[in-house]
Amino acid sequence: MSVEKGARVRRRRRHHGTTPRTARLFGSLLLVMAAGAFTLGASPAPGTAAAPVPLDRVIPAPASVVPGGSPYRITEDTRIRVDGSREARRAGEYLADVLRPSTGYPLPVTEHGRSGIRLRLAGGPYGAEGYRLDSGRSGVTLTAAAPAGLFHGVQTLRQLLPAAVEKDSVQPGPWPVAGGTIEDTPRYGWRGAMLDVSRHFFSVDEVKRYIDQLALYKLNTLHLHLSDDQGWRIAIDSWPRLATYGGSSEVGGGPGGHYTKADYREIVRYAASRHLEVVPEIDMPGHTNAALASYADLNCDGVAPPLYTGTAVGFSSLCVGKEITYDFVDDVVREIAALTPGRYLHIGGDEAHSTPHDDFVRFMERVQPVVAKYGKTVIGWHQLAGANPAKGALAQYWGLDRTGGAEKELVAEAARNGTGLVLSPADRAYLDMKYDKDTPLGLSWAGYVEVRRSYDWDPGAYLPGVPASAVRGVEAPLWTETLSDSGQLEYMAFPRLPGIAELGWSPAATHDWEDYRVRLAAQGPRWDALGMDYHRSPQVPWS
Ligand code: NGO
Repeated sequence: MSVEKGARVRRRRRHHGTTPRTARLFGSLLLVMAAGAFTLGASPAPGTAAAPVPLDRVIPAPASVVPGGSPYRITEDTRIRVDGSREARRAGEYLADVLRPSTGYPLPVTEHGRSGIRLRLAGGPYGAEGYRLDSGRSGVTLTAAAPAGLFHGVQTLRQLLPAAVEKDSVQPGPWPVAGGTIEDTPRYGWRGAMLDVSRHFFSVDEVKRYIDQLALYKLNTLHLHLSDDQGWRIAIDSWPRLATYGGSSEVGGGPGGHYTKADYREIVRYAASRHLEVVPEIDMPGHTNAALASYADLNCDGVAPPLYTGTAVGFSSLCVGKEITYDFVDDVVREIAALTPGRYLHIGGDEAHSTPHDDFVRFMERVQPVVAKYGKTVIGWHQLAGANPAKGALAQYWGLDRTGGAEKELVAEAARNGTGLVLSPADRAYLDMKYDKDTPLGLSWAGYVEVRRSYDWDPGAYLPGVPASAVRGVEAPLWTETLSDSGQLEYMAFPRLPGIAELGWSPAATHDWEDYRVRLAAQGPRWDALGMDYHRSPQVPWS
Protein backbone atom coordinates (compact mmCIF):
# COMPACT_ATOMS: atom_id res chain seq x y z
CA MET A 1 0.00 0.00 0.00
CA SER A 2 2.96 2.36 0.53
CA VAL A 3 3.59 2.85 -3.21
CA GLU A 4 -0.05 3.76 -3.65
CA LYS A 5 0.07 6.31 -0.86
CA GLY A 6 3.32 7.78 -2.14
CA ALA A 7 1.67 8.56 -5.44
CA ARG A 8 -1.46 10.14 -4.02
CA VAL A 9 -1.88 13.65 -5.21
CA ARG A 10 0.09 15.71 -2.73
CA ARG A 11 0.46 19.38 -1.98
CA ARG A 12 3.05 21.06 -4.16
CA ARG A 13 4.34 24.45 -5.07
CA ARG A 14 1.99 26.60 -7.11
CA HIS A 15 3.25 27.99 -10.39
CA HIS A 16 0.53 30.39 -11.42
CA GLY A 17 -2.61 32.07 -10.23
CA THR A 18 -3.49 34.22 -7.26
CA THR A 19 -0.88 34.86 -4.61
CA PRO A 20 -1.50 32.24 -1.94
CA ARG A 21 -1.38 34.81 0.88
CA THR A 22 -4.13 37.00 -0.57
CA ALA A 23 -6.12 33.89 -1.37
CA ARG A 24 -5.78 32.64 2.21
CA LEU A 25 -6.74 35.99 3.69
CA PHE A 26 -9.73 36.17 1.38
CA GLY A 27 -10.55 32.56 2.30
CA SER A 28 -10.56 33.31 6.03
CA LEU A 29 -12.73 36.36 5.45
CA LEU A 30 -15.18 34.16 3.59
CA LEU A 31 -15.13 31.66 6.44
CA VAL A 32 -15.89 34.41 8.96
CA MET A 33 -18.62 35.73 6.69
CA ALA A 34 -20.06 32.24 6.23
CA ALA A 35 -20.12 31.69 9.99
CA GLY A 36 -21.77 35.09 10.41
CA ALA A 37 -24.33 34.34 7.75
CA PHE A 38 -25.15 31.09 9.50
CA THR A 39 -25.85 32.75 12.85
CA LEU A 40 -27.93 35.37 11.10
CA GLY A 41 -30.05 32.66 9.56
CA ALA A 42 -28.97 33.04 5.90
CA SER A 43 -28.25 29.80 4.03
CA PRO A 44 -25.06 28.16 5.25
CA ALA A 45 -22.26 27.32 2.83
CA PRO A 46 -22.46 23.86 1.25
CA GLY A 47 -19.97 21.42 2.66
CA THR A 48 -20.45 22.57 6.25
CA ALA A 49 -22.13 20.52 9.00
CA ALA A 50 -25.36 22.41 8.60
CA ALA A 51 -25.44 22.06 4.83
CA PRO A 52 -23.77 19.03 3.30
CA VAL A 53 -22.65 19.28 -0.32
CA PRO A 54 -25.87 19.01 -2.38
CA LEU A 55 -26.28 15.56 -3.89
CA ASP A 56 -26.17 16.93 -7.43
CA ARG A 57 -23.03 19.02 -7.04
CA VAL A 58 -20.93 16.34 -8.69
CA ILE A 59 -18.77 16.23 -11.83
CA PRO A 60 -19.53 14.41 -14.08
CA ALA A 61 -23.25 15.11 -13.56
CA PRO A 62 -24.90 11.83 -12.52
CA ALA A 63 -27.60 10.35 -14.73
CA SER A 64 -30.22 10.59 -11.98
CA VAL A 65 -30.24 12.33 -8.58
CA VAL A 66 -33.10 12.17 -6.07
CA PRO A 67 -32.18 14.16 -2.96
CA GLY A 68 -34.07 13.65 0.27
CA GLY A 69 -34.00 12.26 3.78
CA SER A 70 -31.46 12.76 6.52
CA PRO A 71 -27.77 13.07 5.84
CA TYR A 72 -25.28 10.47 6.98
CA ARG A 73 -22.36 11.59 9.09
CA ILE A 74 -18.97 9.85 9.01
CA THR A 75 -17.64 9.57 12.57
CA GLU A 76 -14.81 7.84 14.36
CA ASP A 77 -17.07 4.80 14.70
CA THR A 78 -17.79 4.49 10.98
CA ARG A 79 -16.84 1.21 9.37
CA ILE A 80 -16.38 0.56 5.68
CA ARG A 81 -18.33 -2.60 5.14
CA VAL A 82 -17.58 -4.76 2.12
CA ASP A 83 -19.09 -7.96 0.83
CA GLY A 84 -16.85 -11.05 0.61
CA SER A 85 -15.44 -10.15 -2.81
CA ARG A 86 -11.83 -9.14 -3.34
CA GLU A 87 -12.95 -6.28 -5.62
CA ALA A 88 -15.26 -4.70 -3.06
CA ARG A 89 -12.50 -4.96 -0.46
CA ARG A 90 -10.11 -3.25 -2.85
CA ALA A 91 -12.53 -0.37 -3.44
CA GLY A 92 -13.08 -0.17 0.32
CA GLU A 93 -9.35 0.04 1.03
CA TYR A 94 -9.00 2.75 -1.60
CA LEU A 95 -11.82 4.74 0.02
CA ALA A 96 -10.24 4.29 3.44
CA ASP A 97 -6.91 5.58 2.07
CA VAL A 98 -8.71 8.72 0.87
CA LEU A 99 -10.63 9.32 4.10
CA ARG A 100 -8.22 8.37 6.89
CA PRO A 101 -5.59 11.14 6.61
CA SER A 102 -8.08 14.03 6.79
CA THR A 103 -10.67 12.55 9.16
CA GLY A 104 -8.12 10.93 11.44
CA TYR A 105 -10.64 8.09 11.94
CA PRO A 106 -9.64 4.41 11.88
CA LEU A 107 -12.34 3.45 9.32
CA PRO A 108 -11.76 -0.31 9.39
CA VAL A 109 -12.61 -2.17 6.19
CA THR A 110 -14.63 -5.14 7.35
CA GLU A 111 -17.27 -7.67 6.38
CA HIS A 112 -18.99 -7.25 9.74
CA GLY A 113 -21.33 -4.78 11.43
CA ARG A 114 -24.50 -2.95 10.49
CA SER A 115 -24.45 0.76 9.67
CA GLY A 116 -21.65 2.68 8.02
CA ILE A 117 -20.42 2.91 4.44
CA ARG A 118 -21.33 -0.21 2.58
CA LEU A 119 -19.82 -1.36 -0.74
CA ARG A 120 -21.50 -4.23 -2.52
CA LEU A 121 -21.25 -5.96 -5.85
CA ALA A 122 -24.67 -7.16 -6.88
CA GLY A 123 -26.71 -7.51 -10.02
CA GLY A 124 -28.68 -4.56 -11.27
CA PRO A 125 -28.85 -2.34 -14.30
CA TYR A 126 -25.49 -0.68 -13.71
CA GLY A 127 -23.39 -2.30 -16.45
CA ALA A 128 -19.61 -2.40 -16.41
CA GLU A 129 -19.14 1.07 -14.89
CA GLY A 130 -22.38 2.30 -13.33
CA TYR A 131 -23.37 2.38 -9.67
CA ARG A 132 -26.09 3.37 -7.25
CA LEU A 133 -25.53 5.46 -4.13
CA ASP A 134 -28.08 5.49 -1.30
CA SER A 135 -27.47 7.85 1.57
CA GLY A 136 -29.50 8.23 4.77
CA ARG A 137 -29.20 8.55 8.53
CA SER A 138 -27.77 5.07 9.12
CA GLY A 139 -25.26 4.95 6.31
CA VAL A 140 -24.24 5.21 2.68
CA THR A 141 -24.54 2.18 0.41
CA LEU A 142 -22.78 1.88 -2.93
CA THR A 143 -24.05 -0.87 -5.20
CA ALA A 144 -22.55 -1.84 -8.54
CA ALA A 145 -22.56 -4.79 -10.91
CA ALA A 146 -18.81 -4.58 -11.58
CA PRO A 147 -15.69 -3.36 -9.74
CA ALA A 148 -15.24 -0.24 -11.89
CA GLY A 149 -18.76 0.84 -10.91
CA LEU A 150 -17.91 0.65 -7.22
CA PHE A 151 -14.75 2.65 -7.87
CA HIS A 152 -16.68 5.37 -9.72
CA GLY A 153 -19.24 5.41 -6.91
CA VAL A 154 -16.41 6.01 -4.46
CA GLN A 155 -15.34 9.06 -6.52
CA THR A 156 -18.88 10.42 -6.26
CA LEU A 157 -18.92 9.89 -2.50
CA ARG A 158 -15.62 11.76 -2.28
CA GLN A 159 -17.13 14.81 -3.98
CA LEU A 160 -20.12 14.73 -1.63
CA LEU A 161 -17.84 15.28 1.37
CA PRO A 162 -16.41 18.70 2.28
CA ALA A 163 -13.33 19.66 0.21
CA ALA A 164 -11.10 19.36 3.28
CA VAL A 165 -11.49 15.59 3.02
CA GLU A 166 -8.79 15.75 0.34
CA LYS A 167 -6.14 17.11 2.70
CA ASP A 168 -3.37 14.89 3.98
CA SER A 169 -3.48 16.08 7.61
CA VAL A 170 -6.26 15.75 10.18
CA GLN A 171 -9.06 18.31 9.71
CA PRO A 172 -11.80 19.26 12.17
CA GLY A 173 -14.74 17.93 10.13
CA PRO A 174 -17.67 17.25 10.54
CA TRP A 175 -18.12 14.87 7.58
CA PRO A 176 -21.74 14.83 6.41
CA VAL A 177 -23.07 13.19 3.24
CA ALA A 178 -26.42 14.53 1.95
CA GLY A 179 -29.35 12.11 1.98
CA GLY A 180 -30.89 10.68 -1.18
CA THR A 181 -30.21 8.38 -4.11
CA ILE A 182 -27.96 8.64 -7.17
CA GLU A 183 -28.22 6.22 -10.07
CA ASP A 184 -25.50 6.60 -12.60
CA THR A 185 -24.11 5.01 -15.75
CA PRO A 186 -21.84 6.53 -18.42
CA ARG A 187 -22.91 7.77 -21.84
CA TYR A 188 -19.73 6.55 -23.58
CA GLY A 189 -17.34 3.66 -23.05
CA TRP A 190 -14.25 5.64 -24.11
CA ARG A 191 -13.48 8.52 -21.76
CA GLY A 192 -9.85 9.27 -22.29
CA ALA A 193 -6.95 11.54 -21.58
CA MET A 194 -3.77 11.52 -23.63
CA LEU A 195 -0.41 12.46 -22.19
CA ASP A 196 2.50 13.28 -24.51
CA VAL A 197 5.57 11.92 -22.73
CA SER A 198 7.71 12.36 -25.83
CA ARG A 199 8.08 16.13 -26.20
CA HIS A 200 8.97 16.23 -22.53
CA PHE A 201 9.52 13.09 -20.51
CA PHE A 202 7.46 12.52 -17.37
CA SER A 203 8.54 10.14 -14.61
CA VAL A 204 6.47 7.17 -13.45
CA ASP A 205 5.47 9.13 -10.34
CA GLU A 206 4.36 12.12 -12.42
CA VAL A 207 2.24 9.84 -14.59
CA LYS A 208 0.72 8.22 -11.47
CA ARG A 209 -0.16 11.65 -10.12
CA TYR A 210 -1.98 12.43 -13.37
CA ILE A 211 -3.74 9.04 -13.27
CA ASP A 212 -5.09 9.88 -9.82
CA GLN A 213 -6.43 13.16 -11.16
CA LEU A 214 -8.12 11.41 -14.11
CA ALA A 215 -9.73 8.91 -11.76
CA LEU A 216 -11.40 11.75 -9.82
CA TYR A 217 -13.58 12.41 -12.88
CA LYS A 218 -14.28 8.78 -13.86
CA LEU A 219 -12.07 8.73 -16.94
CA ASN A 220 -11.26 5.17 -17.97
CA THR A 221 -8.57 5.47 -20.66
CA LEU A 222 -5.00 6.76 -20.46
CA HIS A 223 -3.48 7.15 -23.92
CA LEU A 224 0.29 7.53 -23.72
CA HIS A 225 2.01 9.18 -26.69
CA LEU A 226 5.24 7.20 -26.36
CA SER A 227 7.19 8.25 -29.44
CA ASP A 228 7.65 11.32 -31.55
CA ASP A 229 10.38 13.31 -33.29
CA GLN A 230 11.79 14.51 -29.98
CA GLY A 231 11.96 11.27 -28.01
CA TRP A 232 11.36 7.51 -27.91
CA ARG A 233 10.18 6.68 -24.39
CA ILE A 234 9.76 2.92 -24.09
CA ALA A 235 12.45 0.23 -23.96
CA ILE A 236 12.32 -2.18 -26.94
CA ASP A 237 14.68 -5.12 -26.38
CA SER A 238 15.16 -5.92 -30.07
CA TRP A 239 15.98 -2.29 -30.94
CA PRO A 240 17.67 -1.00 -27.78
CA ARG A 241 19.00 2.29 -29.18
CA LEU A 242 15.44 3.56 -29.65
CA ALA A 243 15.24 4.21 -25.93
CA THR A 244 18.88 4.63 -24.94
CA TYR A 245 19.71 7.08 -27.75
CA GLY A 246 16.31 8.07 -29.19
CA GLY A 247 15.05 8.77 -25.67
CA SER A 248 18.09 10.73 -24.53
CA SER A 249 16.74 14.20 -25.26
CA GLU A 250 13.54 16.25 -25.40
CA VAL A 251 12.22 19.63 -26.50
CA GLY A 252 14.70 22.30 -25.45
CA GLY A 253 17.55 19.76 -25.18
CA GLY A 254 16.92 18.42 -21.67
CA PRO A 255 17.99 14.89 -20.70
CA GLY A 256 14.72 13.19 -21.73
CA GLY A 257 14.38 9.66 -20.44
CA HIS A 258 12.47 6.47 -21.11
CA TYR A 259 10.45 3.82 -19.31
CA THR A 260 12.02 0.44 -18.74
CA LYS A 261 9.60 -2.41 -19.27
CA ALA A 262 9.27 -2.69 -15.49
CA ASP A 263 8.44 1.04 -15.28
CA TYR A 264 5.84 0.67 -17.97
CA ARG A 265 4.25 -2.37 -16.32
CA GLU A 266 4.05 -0.36 -13.11
CA ILE A 267 2.18 2.44 -14.91
CA VAL A 268 -0.21 -0.10 -16.43
CA ARG A 269 -0.76 -1.76 -13.05
CA TYR A 270 -1.34 1.54 -11.27
CA ALA A 271 -3.77 2.69 -13.96
CA ALA A 272 -5.66 -0.61 -13.68
CA SER A 273 -5.94 -0.12 -9.92
CA ARG A 274 -7.81 3.11 -10.79
CA HIS A 275 -9.83 1.33 -13.51
CA LEU A 276 -8.04 3.03 -16.39
CA GLU A 277 -6.92 1.11 -19.46
CA VAL A 278 -3.61 2.23 -20.94
CA VAL A 279 -3.48 2.73 -24.73
CA PRO A 280 0.13 2.94 -25.94
CA GLU A 281 0.84 5.01 -29.05
CA ILE A 282 3.75 4.60 -31.42
CA ASP A 283 3.27 7.40 -33.93
CA MET A 284 4.02 6.27 -37.53
CA PRO A 285 5.06 6.82 -40.30
CA GLY A 286 5.63 10.52 -39.52
CA HIS A 287 6.73 11.91 -36.15
CA THR A 288 9.56 9.38 -36.19
CA ASN A 289 12.78 11.39 -36.03
CA ALA A 290 13.84 9.81 -32.72
CA ALA A 291 13.68 6.33 -34.29
CA LEU A 292 15.35 7.47 -37.52
CA ALA A 293 18.15 9.07 -35.49
CA SER A 294 18.67 5.83 -33.55
CA TYR A 295 19.04 3.49 -36.56
CA ALA A 296 20.51 4.71 -39.85
CA ASP A 297 19.05 1.68 -41.66
CA LEU A 298 15.52 2.96 -41.12
CA ASN A 299 16.24 5.95 -43.38
CA CYS A 300 15.76 5.72 -47.15
CA ASP A 301 19.21 7.25 -47.68
CA GLY A 302 20.81 5.16 -44.92
CA VAL A 303 21.91 8.29 -43.03
CA ALA A 304 20.69 8.89 -39.48
CA PRO A 305 19.55 12.47 -38.80
CA PRO A 306 20.57 14.17 -35.55
CA LEU A 307 18.32 14.11 -32.50
CA TYR A 308 15.69 16.84 -32.68
CA THR A 309 14.86 19.24 -29.85
CA GLY A 310 12.62 21.79 -31.63
CA THR A 311 8.84 21.81 -32.02
CA ALA A 312 8.23 21.67 -35.78
CA VAL A 313 6.04 18.85 -37.14
CA GLY A 314 5.68 16.95 -40.41
CA PHE A 315 9.35 16.59 -41.43
CA SER A 316 10.11 12.92 -40.68
CA SER A 317 8.98 9.64 -42.22
CA LEU A 318 9.81 5.98 -41.94
CA CYS A 319 11.03 4.56 -45.26
CA VAL A 320 7.89 2.94 -46.68
CA GLY A 321 9.78 1.14 -49.49
CA LYS A 322 12.32 -0.67 -47.28
CA GLU A 323 11.59 -4.11 -45.80
CA ILE A 324 13.52 -3.36 -42.62
CA THR A 325 10.80 -0.82 -41.80
CA TYR A 326 8.31 -3.65 -41.40
CA ASP A 327 10.74 -5.77 -39.35
CA PHE A 328 11.03 -2.75 -37.08
CA VAL A 329 7.25 -2.28 -36.88
CA ASP A 330 6.68 -5.98 -36.20
CA ASP A 331 9.23 -6.05 -33.36
CA VAL A 332 7.98 -2.85 -31.77
CA VAL A 333 4.31 -3.80 -31.99
CA ARG A 334 5.02 -7.33 -30.67
CA GLU A 335 6.95 -6.06 -27.64
CA ILE A 336 4.45 -3.34 -26.82
CA ALA A 337 1.45 -5.63 -27.30
CA ALA A 338 3.08 -8.02 -24.83
CA LEU A 339 3.17 -5.21 -22.24
CA THR A 340 -0.44 -4.25 -22.89
CA PRO A 341 -3.38 -5.98 -21.22
CA GLY A 342 -5.70 -3.43 -22.86
CA ARG A 343 -7.42 -3.92 -26.17
CA TYR A 344 -5.95 -1.12 -28.24
CA LEU A 345 -2.68 -0.07 -29.82
CA HIS A 346 -2.48 3.43 -31.30
CA ILE A 347 -0.42 3.73 -34.48
CA GLY A 348 -0.58 7.52 -34.90
CA GLY A 349 -0.75 8.43 -38.59
CA ASP A 350 -1.11 12.20 -38.11
CA GLU A 351 0.76 14.84 -40.07
CA ALA A 352 2.65 12.43 -42.33
CA HIS A 353 3.49 15.40 -44.54
CA SER A 354 6.79 13.87 -45.63
CA THR A 355 5.19 10.59 -46.70
CA PRO A 356 3.58 10.63 -50.18
CA HIS A 357 -0.13 9.77 -49.90
CA ASP A 358 0.15 6.45 -51.80
CA ASP A 359 3.00 5.42 -49.51
CA PHE A 360 0.93 6.39 -46.48
CA VAL A 361 -1.91 4.15 -47.65
CA ARG A 362 0.51 1.30 -48.44
CA PHE A 363 2.17 1.67 -45.04
CA MET A 364 -1.13 1.58 -43.15
CA GLU A 365 -2.26 -1.47 -45.13
CA ARG A 366 0.84 -3.35 -44.02
CA VAL A 367 0.96 -2.14 -40.44
CA GLN A 368 -2.67 -2.61 -39.37
CA PRO A 369 -2.54 -6.42 -39.81
CA VAL A 370 0.57 -6.51 -37.62
CA VAL A 371 -1.42 -4.97 -34.78
CA ALA A 372 -4.13 -7.60 -35.29
CA LYS A 373 -1.53 -10.38 -35.44
CA TYR A 374 -0.46 -9.49 -31.90
CA GLY A 375 -4.01 -9.48 -30.65
CA LYS A 376 -4.71 -5.75 -30.50
CA THR A 377 -7.20 -3.43 -32.16
CA VAL A 378 -5.95 -0.46 -34.17
CA ILE A 379 -6.66 3.11 -33.24
CA GLY A 380 -5.11 5.94 -35.23
CA TRP A 381 -5.48 9.70 -35.63
CA HIS A 382 -8.29 10.49 -38.06
CA GLN A 383 -5.95 10.62 -41.07
CA LEU A 384 -6.32 6.83 -40.92
CA ALA A 385 -9.76 7.38 -42.44
CA GLY A 386 -8.01 8.20 -45.72
CA ALA A 387 -6.20 4.84 -45.79
CA ASN A 388 -8.66 1.95 -45.54
CA PRO A 389 -9.08 1.51 -41.78
CA ALA A 390 -9.03 -2.15 -40.72
CA LYS A 391 -12.26 -3.78 -39.59
CA GLY A 392 -12.98 -2.73 -36.01
CA ALA A 393 -10.41 0.09 -36.06
CA LEU A 394 -11.07 3.41 -34.33
CA ALA A 395 -10.17 6.84 -35.64
CA GLN A 396 -9.43 9.74 -33.30
CA TYR A 397 -10.76 13.00 -34.71
CA TRP A 398 -8.57 16.03 -33.90
CA GLY A 399 -9.77 18.58 -36.46
CA LEU A 400 -11.44 21.89 -35.68
CA ASP A 401 -14.93 23.32 -35.96
CA ARG A 402 -13.65 25.14 -39.04
CA THR A 403 -11.90 22.10 -40.56
CA GLY A 404 -12.92 21.65 -44.18
CA GLY A 405 -15.97 19.67 -45.17
CA ALA A 406 -13.98 17.30 -47.39
CA GLU A 407 -11.86 16.07 -44.49
CA LYS A 408 -14.87 15.78 -42.19
CA GLU A 409 -16.76 13.91 -44.92
CA LEU A 410 -13.91 11.40 -45.22
CA VAL A 411 -14.14 10.72 -41.49
CA ALA A 412 -17.96 10.52 -41.64
CA GLU A 413 -17.76 8.05 -44.50
CA ALA A 414 -15.37 5.84 -42.56
CA ALA A 415 -17.76 6.05 -39.61
CA ARG A 416 -20.69 5.00 -41.79
CA ASN A 417 -18.57 2.04 -42.93
CA GLY A 418 -18.01 0.87 -39.36
CA THR A 419 -14.97 2.80 -38.09
CA GLY A 420 -15.61 3.93 -34.53
CA LEU A 421 -14.72 7.50 -33.59
CA VAL A 422 -13.10 9.02 -30.55
CA LEU A 423 -13.57 12.79 -30.55
CA SER A 424 -10.75 15.13 -29.61
CA PRO A 425 -11.47 18.30 -31.59
CA ALA A 426 -8.40 20.46 -31.07
CA ASP A 427 -10.32 23.72 -30.56
CA ARG A 428 -12.42 22.04 -27.81
CA ALA A 429 -10.61 19.11 -26.26
CA TYR A 430 -6.89 19.93 -26.61
CA LEU A 431 -5.65 20.73 -23.12
CA ASP A 432 -2.45 22.28 -24.48
CA MET A 433 -4.27 25.19 -26.14
CA LYS A 434 -3.88 28.49 -24.30
CA TYR A 435 -6.99 29.67 -22.43
CA ASP A 436 -6.48 33.22 -23.66
CA LYS A 437 -3.73 35.51 -24.89
CA ASP A 438 -2.22 35.82 -21.43
CA THR A 439 -1.82 32.10 -20.73
CA PRO A 440 1.91 31.68 -20.04
CA LEU A 441 2.06 28.07 -21.29
CA GLY A 442 0.65 26.11 -24.21
CA LEU A 443 0.09 26.65 -27.92
CA SER A 444 -2.58 28.53 -29.87
CA TRP A 445 -2.61 27.06 -33.37
CA ALA A 446 -6.23 25.91 -32.82
CA GLY A 447 -7.18 29.22 -31.16
CA TYR A 448 -7.75 30.02 -27.51
CA VAL A 449 -9.87 27.51 -25.64
CA GLU A 450 -11.47 28.88 -22.49
CA VAL A 451 -13.41 26.63 -20.12
CA ARG A 452 -16.81 27.24 -21.65
CA ARG A 453 -15.60 26.52 -25.16
CA SER A 454 -14.07 23.22 -24.10
CA TYR A 455 -17.29 22.14 -22.34
CA ASP A 456 -20.02 23.54 -24.58
CA TRP A 457 -20.39 21.03 -27.43
CA ASP A 458 -22.12 17.72 -27.92
CA PRO A 459 -20.02 14.73 -28.98
CA GLY A 460 -23.17 13.01 -30.26
CA ALA A 461 -23.88 15.75 -32.79
CA TYR A 462 -20.40 17.08 -33.47
CA LEU A 463 -19.56 15.60 -36.87
CA PRO A 464 -22.21 15.90 -39.58
CA GLY A 465 -23.26 12.66 -41.24
CA VAL A 466 -21.90 10.42 -38.50
CA PRO A 467 -24.28 7.85 -37.01
CA ALA A 468 -24.54 8.35 -33.24
CA SER A 469 -23.52 4.72 -32.70
CA ALA A 470 -20.14 5.38 -34.35
CA VAL A 471 -19.13 7.79 -31.59
CA ARG A 472 -17.34 5.73 -28.97
CA GLY A 473 -16.43 8.63 -26.75
CA VAL A 474 -14.15 11.57 -26.12
CA GLU A 475 -10.54 12.15 -25.23
CA ALA A 476 -8.60 15.16 -23.99
CA PRO A 477 -5.02 15.23 -25.34
CA LEU A 478 -2.29 17.04 -23.44
CA TRP A 479 0.67 17.74 -25.73
CA THR A 480 3.79 18.82 -23.96
CA GLU A 481 5.91 20.99 -26.25
CA THR A 482 5.69 23.72 -23.58
CA LEU A 483 5.09 21.64 -20.44
CA SER A 484 7.70 19.94 -18.32
CA ASP A 485 6.39 19.30 -14.79
CA SER A 486 3.25 18.18 -12.99
CA GLY A 487 2.28 21.71 -11.94
CA GLN A 488 2.26 22.79 -15.57
CA LEU A 489 0.24 19.75 -16.67
CA GLU A 490 -2.31 20.57 -13.98
CA TYR A 491 -2.51 24.24 -14.91
CA MET A 492 -3.46 23.31 -18.47
CA ALA A 493 -5.68 20.30 -17.65
CA PHE A 494 -7.68 22.00 -14.89
CA PRO A 495 -10.35 23.20 -15.07
CA ARG A 496 -10.91 21.90 -18.63
CA LEU A 497 -10.40 18.18 -18.13
CA PRO A 498 -13.49 17.68 -15.90
CA GLY A 499 -15.61 19.20 -18.70
CA ILE A 500 -14.41 16.65 -21.25
CA ALA A 501 -14.94 13.94 -18.63
CA GLU A 502 -18.52 15.14 -18.18
CA LEU A 503 -19.14 15.12 -21.95
CA GLY A 504 -18.01 11.50 -21.92
CA TRP A 505 -20.00 10.39 -18.89
CA SER A 506 -23.17 12.42 -18.44
CA PRO A 507 -26.42 12.10 -20.43
CA ALA A 508 -26.79 14.87 -23.02
CA ALA A 509 -29.92 16.02 -21.15
CA THR A 510 -27.82 17.17 -18.18
CA HIS A 511 -25.70 19.47 -20.36
CA ASP A 512 -26.02 23.02 -19.09
CA TRP A 513 -23.18 25.53 -18.87
CA GLU A 514 -24.79 27.68 -16.13
CA ASP A 515 -25.28 24.66 -13.90
CA TYR A 516 -21.90 23.18 -14.81
CA ARG A 517 -19.89 26.28 -13.94
CA VAL A 518 -21.32 26.26 -10.41
CA ARG A 519 -20.41 22.60 -9.96
CA LEU A 520 -16.98 23.33 -11.41
CA ALA A 521 -16.39 26.18 -8.97
CA ALA A 522 -16.95 23.71 -6.12
CA GLN A 523 -13.99 21.67 -7.38
CA GLY A 524 -11.54 24.54 -6.78
CA PRO A 525 -11.22 24.01 -3.02
CA ARG A 526 -10.71 20.28 -3.67
CA TRP A 527 -7.81 20.99 -6.01
CA ASP A 528 -6.40 23.41 -3.42
CA ALA A 529 -6.67 20.69 -0.77
CA LEU A 530 -4.90 18.23 -3.11
CA GLY A 531 -2.12 20.73 -3.80
CA MET A 532 -2.97 20.88 -7.49
CA ASP A 533 -2.47 23.86 -9.73
CA TYR A 534 -5.26 25.14 -11.98
CA HIS A 535 -6.27 28.10 -14.10
CA ARG A 536 -8.54 30.50 -12.18
CA SER A 537 -10.74 31.05 -15.21
CA PRO A 538 -12.84 34.24 -15.05
CA GLN A 539 -15.72 32.19 -16.53
CA VAL A 540 -16.07 30.16 -13.33
CA PRO A 541 -17.67 31.62 -10.15
CA TRP A 542 -14.95 30.44 -7.75
CA SER A 543 -16.07 31.14 -4.21
C1 NGO B 1 -1.23 18.11 -33.34
C2 NGO B 1 -0.01 17.30 -33.70
C3 NGO B 1 0.92 17.09 -32.50
C4 NGO B 1 1.13 18.39 -31.73
C5 NGO B 1 -0.22 18.95 -31.33
C6 NGO B 1 -0.06 20.24 -30.56
C7 NGO B 1 -1.79 15.95 -33.54
C8 NGO B 1 -2.65 14.76 -33.57
N1 NGO B 1 -0.61 16.05 -34.10
O1 NGO B 1 -2.14 17.07 -32.89
O2 NGO B 1 2.14 16.59 -32.96
O3 NGO B 1 1.90 18.13 -30.59
O4 NGO B 1 -1.05 19.16 -32.42
O5 NGO B 1 -1.28 20.81 -30.19
